[in-house]
Amino acid sequence: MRTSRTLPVLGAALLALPLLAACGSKDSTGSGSDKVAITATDTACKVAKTELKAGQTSFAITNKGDKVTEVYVYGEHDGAYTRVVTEVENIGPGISRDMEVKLGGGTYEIACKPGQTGDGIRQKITVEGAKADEEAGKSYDREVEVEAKEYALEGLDKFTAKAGEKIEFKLENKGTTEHELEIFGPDGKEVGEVSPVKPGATGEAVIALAKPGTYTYKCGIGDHADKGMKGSFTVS
Ligand SMILES: [Cu+2]
Repeated sequence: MRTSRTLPVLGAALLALPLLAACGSKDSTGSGSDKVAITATDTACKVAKTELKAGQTSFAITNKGDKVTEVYVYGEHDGAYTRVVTEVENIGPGISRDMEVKLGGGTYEIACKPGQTGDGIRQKITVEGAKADEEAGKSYDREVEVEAKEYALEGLDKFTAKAGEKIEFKLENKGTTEHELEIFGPDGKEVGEVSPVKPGATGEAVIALAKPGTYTYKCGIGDHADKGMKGSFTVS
């Protein structure tokens, strides 16, 4: 009785071995369906794996901090990690979100931004493989933060850009009434806008600054521009 029971068990164990081996090798490739965990807290941005293979990559973000956070993947632009490859915003405390992105070969920085402001806490990652054509994806050269309040738009006084840059304008409304940000090219025509943002909220728009010259901006709501919510910047 004993020997006849042992044999089928052994057979099942042998059959299971190749399956286990297949799972193991898939986990070690660093690509495919495996998710790379990002643990964000108010003081840290822990990325489970910092060496990845080029291609479609999934990050599983968990916010273990007390503040609302956002996570960015930055590529290099003129020697600095300012080019936004992708981002996930408004991740509340205790919340998990996935971030999907196609990464080409190169180095990147992942930033967690507790409180959704500033440069964030950064972790460099290296991606091995062919460089990607990122034009097709959601990509822009860099972002600039603008603060709106009654009655000023702050953050663009020292801003300049090069013709052809794609900039994400991020408007944080720190006032007590709605504000917006309209941007006009050198010919006076509107090139884009961040639509009205409620007090305490943030809005954004990616705007291409195609031509060189002097651009002007304003809040187009009521008489806000006349009260001071306007200005200009140079694109060279
Ligand atoms: Cu306004």
